[in-house]
Amino acid sequence: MANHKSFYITTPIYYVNDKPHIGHAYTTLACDVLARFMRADGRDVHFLTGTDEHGQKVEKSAAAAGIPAKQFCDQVSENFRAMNRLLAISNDDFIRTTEPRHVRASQAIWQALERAGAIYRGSYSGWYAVRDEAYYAEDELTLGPDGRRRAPSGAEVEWVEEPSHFFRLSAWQDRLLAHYAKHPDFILPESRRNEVISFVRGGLKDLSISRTSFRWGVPVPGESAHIMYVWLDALTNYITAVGYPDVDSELYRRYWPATVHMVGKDIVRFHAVYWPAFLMAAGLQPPARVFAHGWWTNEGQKMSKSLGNVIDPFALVDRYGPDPVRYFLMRDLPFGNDGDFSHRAMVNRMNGDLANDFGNLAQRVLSLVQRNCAGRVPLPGVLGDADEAMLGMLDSLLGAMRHSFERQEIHVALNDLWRVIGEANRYVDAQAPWTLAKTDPLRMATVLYVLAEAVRNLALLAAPVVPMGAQRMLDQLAVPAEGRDFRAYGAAGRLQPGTPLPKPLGVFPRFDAKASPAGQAAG
Ligand code: ME8
Repeated sequence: MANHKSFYITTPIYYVNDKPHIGHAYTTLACDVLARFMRADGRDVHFLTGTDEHGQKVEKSAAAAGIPAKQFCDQVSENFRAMNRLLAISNDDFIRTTEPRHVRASQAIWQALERAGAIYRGSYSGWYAVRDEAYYAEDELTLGPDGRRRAPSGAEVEWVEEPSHFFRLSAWQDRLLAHYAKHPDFILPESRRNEVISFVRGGLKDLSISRTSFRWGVPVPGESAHIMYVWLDALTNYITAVGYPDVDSELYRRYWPATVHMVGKDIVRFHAVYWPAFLMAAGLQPPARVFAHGWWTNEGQKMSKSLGNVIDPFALVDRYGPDPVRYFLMRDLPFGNDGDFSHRAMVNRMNGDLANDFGNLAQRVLSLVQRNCAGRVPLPGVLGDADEAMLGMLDSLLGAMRHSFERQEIHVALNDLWRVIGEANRYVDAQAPWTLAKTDPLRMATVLYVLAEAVRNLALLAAPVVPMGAQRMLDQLAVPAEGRDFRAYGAAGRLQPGTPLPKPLGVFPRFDAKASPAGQAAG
């Protein structure tokens, strides 16, 4: 049983049919921010991401590229690892479903389901969308202007008729509903939870879990004419990575059940209905939470290959730098809602929140210290009310952010953080240390000490979202490596007066359209 100190977080494993896009970067980033926060907060974090490499969709893409499937997967999967490096993603493991450890785990869960009597043989006839790798009932489809049937996602469907194995999903309706009722936070946000509950209340049909019309996948144990349904294979990755089928292994005991499966709203049904049913049927515990976030559009339009408007995370980071992209995506919309990408909004956040609000605060404070305190952490005198109020706001900030991050309310946490950055800027203006430098050097030292502490604590809390910039701020405050997690937060890690500080450098550059790419200027 995973203990409360452990924090196992997963991204979906992405299809390797195409190169990564901003949506993939988004989900992975959200997990990274949460993982980094929890690590800094002393939790035992395991952060998993990876690629989904089996199934018809990938098989077809490989064929279209004229490359053997495995070689195609190797290439595209590498692009996802490159995206992770680009965005400074701190995953602990990267799983590929073509790895032997995963084939073994997928076959083992199949056998566990078989032993439990959850699988029977039959034949499937119905609609299938390769793009979604999903089955659809006739009444879910609409007829397009071209006379072709389409799934609710817009994907084309084809008629499939073949021998198949079925999972007795219909038997799980009541137990799933009971599980949702008993664990009100199992599916977040609330709107997604309601959607799943009404889907399950509508009745569940048994699910076809093997296919015979293509070969690229995990063979059903003992019946290699059948390939496991790619979603059963894919979902199993979350337990493969912690050692399944060895449920007594150190990893499994430490991290299963997962704390959060982070997914987009497109795949909530697979994660919140099928997956817990598979697990419970196999005698395993369901994850603690499935969080389904919203959908990004580009300047108001759905992103699609055919429209040619898919945002490439590589181009974006090239233009703005990794920290601004990370910050913008996490900050600009309530986490869970749909959002629209625009370069104007990106630049506003970058120049407003990062360069003006946070960057300037650090820059002002550090240059004042450099100039007026001989480049050393000043020695504070007696604290006044305004100083206590400033430090008090910082003290309560960690608890507030912790509360928000527990519920994946990333935007609330960042909002709180930037509110205190605003307060720190107001404190500088109100105290005017540049005037005190002439009139009252002792008072100036106190104000600058409080401000240096503010920058230190704010940088600690900002590190999960803007790791590069925050680390540079901590470097400039000469904070030692062991002072860079939340054990050093607040009074526990106060700056030592007299510590020599390096020459201050700008941390968050402004974006200047004429001089792009930005990012380079950082540092
Ligand atoms: O579904 N906005 O993989 P996938 C926000 N292999 N998020 C987006 C997005 C957008 N416009 N586009 C994609 C699969 N995403 C399966 C998952 S898990 C066991 C198997 C993100 O490559 C979002 O997280 O189609 C979505 O759920 C995921 O990419 C789909 O990735």
